[in-house]
Amino acid sequence: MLLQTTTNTLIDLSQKTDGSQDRAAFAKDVAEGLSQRPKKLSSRYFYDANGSRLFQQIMSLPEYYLTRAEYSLLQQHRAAMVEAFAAGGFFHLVDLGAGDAMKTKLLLGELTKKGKDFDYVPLDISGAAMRELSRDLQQTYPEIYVQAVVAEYITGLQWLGQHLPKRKVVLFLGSNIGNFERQEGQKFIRQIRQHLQPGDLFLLGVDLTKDPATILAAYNDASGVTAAFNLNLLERINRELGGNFDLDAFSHFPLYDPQEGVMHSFLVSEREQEVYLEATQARYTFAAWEAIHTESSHKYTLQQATDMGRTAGFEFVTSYLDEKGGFADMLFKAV
Ligand code: AVI
Repeated sequence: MLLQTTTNTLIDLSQKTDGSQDRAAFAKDVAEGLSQRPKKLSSRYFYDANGSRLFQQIMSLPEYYLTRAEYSLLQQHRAAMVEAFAAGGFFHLVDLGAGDAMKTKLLLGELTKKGKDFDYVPLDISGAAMRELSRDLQQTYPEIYVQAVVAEYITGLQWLGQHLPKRKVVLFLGSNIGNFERQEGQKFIRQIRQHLQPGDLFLLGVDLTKDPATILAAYNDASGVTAAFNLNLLERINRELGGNFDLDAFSHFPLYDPQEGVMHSFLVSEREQEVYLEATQARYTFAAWEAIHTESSHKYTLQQATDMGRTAGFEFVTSYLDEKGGFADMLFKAV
């Protein structure tokens, strides 16, 4: 489906259903996760409207350094980045999981100021976010041609491979790679590479290993926003799948493993209890203090991140770090 906005384009590749397929897939994942030992739920279900709003709040928490660090490194290195991107002439700037493009706008501003020849292709599963971004950029940067794509990552990548003929620079910012398990992250970067041509560029945002106390605090903020974000998953199950989770009987428990470099988030059942889901017509039992694993946020060393890019078929170009050396945007070139 192709819709024209004023001059920009919106390509909607999302599966249009009445929602029943999404609900069935959600119910199946939840039933499987709650029947497993140990129990788990996928963090991909965090982001309903309320979860997305809570994540916006997380990004401005004093403890959650990630967003500020990446924003500041982009401010500091944008001129160098833009020169590296534009060295081969015209390019498509592809932004995977663009959202409101808060950070990418720093690059868009710099590219425009320097008169570089490019178009912008934000890709996100949220149609509302892509429509809003397209409108917003039409106002702020009318000179930039925006082709917003509404799609899951893999569908979107296939579309890019088939429809964008010119050189590509792909951004995957915000430490989103951290929410993939290591092997899955490696696989995903290989998939990105498979949809690119030799010479195309890839900029990957990674949160680096650092003082474990700093990392733990980022996922255990004093004001309890991260706890609400985690618990919202149970609220969503109650609302969308007819669950009867008692939110007061579960608590947020974050745990950083400094040897593995991974932040784990759990929801812990504070008592023995049983939960019923209308969607599956089944009951799930919890022992006192039994935990559900809800999210992994992997941290990388510069070497690990470099190796991940190389293994996927990229050559390492350079890394741009924030002034504290805690966050990196790593630039790779497809070979
Ligand atoms: C989206 N993602 C990179 C965030 C992270 O840091 O893993 C999600 C998040 N979870 C808790 N706080 C933020």
